[in-house]
Amino acid sequence: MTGATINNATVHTPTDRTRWRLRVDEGRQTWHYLSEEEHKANPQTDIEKYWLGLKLDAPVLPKAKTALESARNGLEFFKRLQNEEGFWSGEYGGPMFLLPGLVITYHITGEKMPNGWAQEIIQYLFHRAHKDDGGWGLHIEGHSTVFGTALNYITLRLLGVDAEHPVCVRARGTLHKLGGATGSPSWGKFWMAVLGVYDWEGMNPVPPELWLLPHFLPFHPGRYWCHCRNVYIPMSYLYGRRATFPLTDLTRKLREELYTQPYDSIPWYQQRNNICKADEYYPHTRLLNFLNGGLVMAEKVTSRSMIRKMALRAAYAQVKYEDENTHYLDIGPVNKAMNMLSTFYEEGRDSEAFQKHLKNNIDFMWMSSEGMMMNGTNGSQLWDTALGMQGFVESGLANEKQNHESMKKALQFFEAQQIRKNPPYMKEGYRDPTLGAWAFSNKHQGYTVSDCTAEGLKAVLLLQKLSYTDELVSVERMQQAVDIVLAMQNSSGGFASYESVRGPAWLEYINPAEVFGNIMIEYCYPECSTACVLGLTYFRKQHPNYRRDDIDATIDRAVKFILSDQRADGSWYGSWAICFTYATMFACESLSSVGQYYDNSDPIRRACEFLLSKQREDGGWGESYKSCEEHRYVEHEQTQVVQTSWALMALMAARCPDKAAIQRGVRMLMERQQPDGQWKQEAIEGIFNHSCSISYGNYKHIFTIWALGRYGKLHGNEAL
Ligand code: LAN
Repeated sequence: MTGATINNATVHTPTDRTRWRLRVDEGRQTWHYLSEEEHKANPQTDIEKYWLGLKLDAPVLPKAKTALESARNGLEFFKRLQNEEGFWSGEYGGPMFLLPGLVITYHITGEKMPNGWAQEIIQYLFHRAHKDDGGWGLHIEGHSTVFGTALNYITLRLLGVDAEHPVCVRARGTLHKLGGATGSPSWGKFWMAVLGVYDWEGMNPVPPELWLLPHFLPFHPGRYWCHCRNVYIPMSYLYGRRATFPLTDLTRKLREELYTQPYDSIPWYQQRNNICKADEYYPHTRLLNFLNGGLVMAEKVTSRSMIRKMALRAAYAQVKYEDENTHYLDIGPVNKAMNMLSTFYEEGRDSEAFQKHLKNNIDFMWMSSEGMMMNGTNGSQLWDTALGMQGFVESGLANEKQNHESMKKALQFFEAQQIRKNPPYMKEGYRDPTLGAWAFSNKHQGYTVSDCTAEGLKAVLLLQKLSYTDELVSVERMQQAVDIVLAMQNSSGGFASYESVRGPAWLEYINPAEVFGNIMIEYCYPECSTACVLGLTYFRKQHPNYRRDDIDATIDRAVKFILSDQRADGSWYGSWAICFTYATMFACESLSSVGQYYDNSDPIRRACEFLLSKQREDGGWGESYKSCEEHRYVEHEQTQVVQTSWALMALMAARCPDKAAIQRGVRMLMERQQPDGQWKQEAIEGIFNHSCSISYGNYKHIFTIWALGRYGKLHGNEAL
C-alpha cells in the first residue's frame, strides 16, 4: 500500500501522543505537537493526559458513603482538569461535516498544516468510520450518509491516503451503495464544487444579490439566525464567482471515485434536488423548489452582469465584518473555513487577512485519544466553567478550604472573559451589542449568547458572595450584562440563543440545508429562557434597585413563555442537549425559582410525573439523541449519568415528594463513580438543529457533582 510521507512516517501512523500539549492563553485553548527536545523540557500535565486518554496518576479516594462525599470526590478529580487560567477545556466534537471544509480549504490554498495534524485527522477518521459499513454520518452517532461519507472520503484522499487503502475501499463501496456523491446535500455539493469535483450546475443558486436587497424585506439575510446567515455569506460569495480549484491528477481521480457513472456523463442540472434519502432530514418544500427554479433562470442573466459585481462586493464586505468582529475566529467552524477561502480568493494568500485566518484555525482543533477533530466552536470554555461553578457553590463544596483556590481562579476567568465593548462593525454586520455579555467560548470570538451571559452573570454573583473572594466584576459591569439580557427578550416572553427573533417563521419553508431543522431564524428556547430568568433573579436578590420594574416584568413574561411551551405529557423539548430530560430540568429550575413546586403547581407535578415515568430499573435515566430527531422520547439502550443527573436535579428543584425514586438515582450515580472520583464517558450529550449530536465532555462531571451536591444539601449527610 502506498501513502504520502510526513516527517518520514507514513500518513497512516499516529503521532507520539506524549508529545502533545494544550496551551491556554486568555481563554484560548490550542493543541501543539512538540519536538522531541521541547517535549522533554515540558512534562505533560494531567489535563493533557486525560484528554489524550493516557494514564494519569489520580489517587484512589476514600469510598463515598454519602451523596456529598461522592460530589466531593468528583470535584477532587475534576479540579485536576482546571487549567491555570481558571477554566475547563474539553472535547467539543460530534459533527462529521467540519473537518472536510478545513482540509479542502488547506488543499485549495496550498497551505501546509501544522505538525501532526494530517496524521491525526486521518487517525480520527479511521477511528470514526462505522464498523458495519465503513461510512460516516452527519455526526458520530448517526448512520452513514452521502454527506458524511463523500466529504470524509475526500478528506482522507486529500491528506494522502491511497484510494486502495482498506478504509477508502470500504467507504467508497458504501458511498456507491448510497448512490454516489451526486446525492449529497447542498453543503456537500458546495464543498465538492469549490474543489472541482462536482459541477456548479448541479447546485441550487446561492445568489450574493440577496445582500443588495433592502433590509425591510422579511427574507433579507440579515434576519436569519446568525449561524445560517454566516454560512450563506461566504457561500454566496464563492458561488457567485464560481470559485473552482483547477483540476489536478488527484481531483481528476476523485471525479472517478466519487460517482457511480463517468463524471462527464452526469446530467448535472438534474442533481440540484437529488438528495439521498439517508441524508434527508428536512426535505425541500415545494415553495423552495419553485423559488430555486426561478433563481436558476435569473442566474443566467445576473451572473454576467454588473449587479453580480456589486453583489460580490456586498457579500465580501459581510465576510470582512464577521472576520473583524470576531478577531478572525468567526462564529463557528463552517464559516471559519469558508471565510478563509473567500479571503484567499479576494485578497490573496500573502494578505494580512489571510494570514490571520490561517493562524486561528488552531483554536478549533482538538486532540483526543482517537486523533484530531474539529470542535463545533472554538471551545465551550465559558459555558462549562459557569455551569460547573454553580454546582460547586450550591453543594457548599466551594466553602471548603481545599477548593478556594479553584473558585478564585474561575472568578478571574469570568472577569477576564466578559466582553467589554461592542463589535466594531455592529450595524453594518447585522450584529447586536456585546458590551457586558459573555460568549459561549471566549471574548475573542465574542458573540453574545443569551444564556451564556446569564450563566456567566450567575456564576459571578455566586462566586463574589463567597467569604474569601474579592469583587472583581463591578456592579456596573453586572448591570451591563443585565442590560444585554433584558434587551434580548422576545414578544412571546421567551429568549432565543444569540439574538432576538428577527424574521418570520415561514422562512423555515425555504430552509435549503436539507440536513438540519430550524436553522433559518432564531426561536425561543426553554433552556435559554430559564438561564435568563435565573440570572435576573439572582441579580435582583443582590441588587434589588437596578431596573427593578423591567426585571420583574421580564421574569414574569419569560415564565409565562416557559409554561406555554410545556407539552401535553408534562415534558419540554430540548434543543441544545438530549432532549426532554434536559429541557425539563431547565423548566423545573425556572418554575421553582418563582415558587412553583410539586405541591402547588400543576405543570410541575406533570413534569415530575413525566420524569418518574422514564426512570429505569437501575435508578437511572437514559435518552437517545433520536428523541431530538423524532420529537418523542426515545430510550437509549443504557442509562446515562448525565441524564440521570438532569432528571434528579429537576425532581429536587421541584420538591418532588418521591424521595425513594430520587435516592435510587443518586445511588446509580455513586455506583458509576470511579475510585479516583471521575465518571467515564458515556453516550453523546448534546444536539443542535434537531439532527446533529455534539459532545459536552465535561457534563459527566459538572452535572453529576451538581445533582449529588444538591441532594447532600437537601438531605444532609445521610448514608446511602
Ligand atoms: C451551540 C453550542 C452552545 C449552545 C447553548 C449555549 C448550549 C445553547 O443554550 C444556545 C445555543 C448554543 C450557543 C449553540 C448554537 C449552535 C452551535 C453553535 C452549538 C450547538 C455548537 C455548534 C452549533 C453550530 C451551529 C455548528 C455549526 C453548524 C451549522 C449548522 C452552521
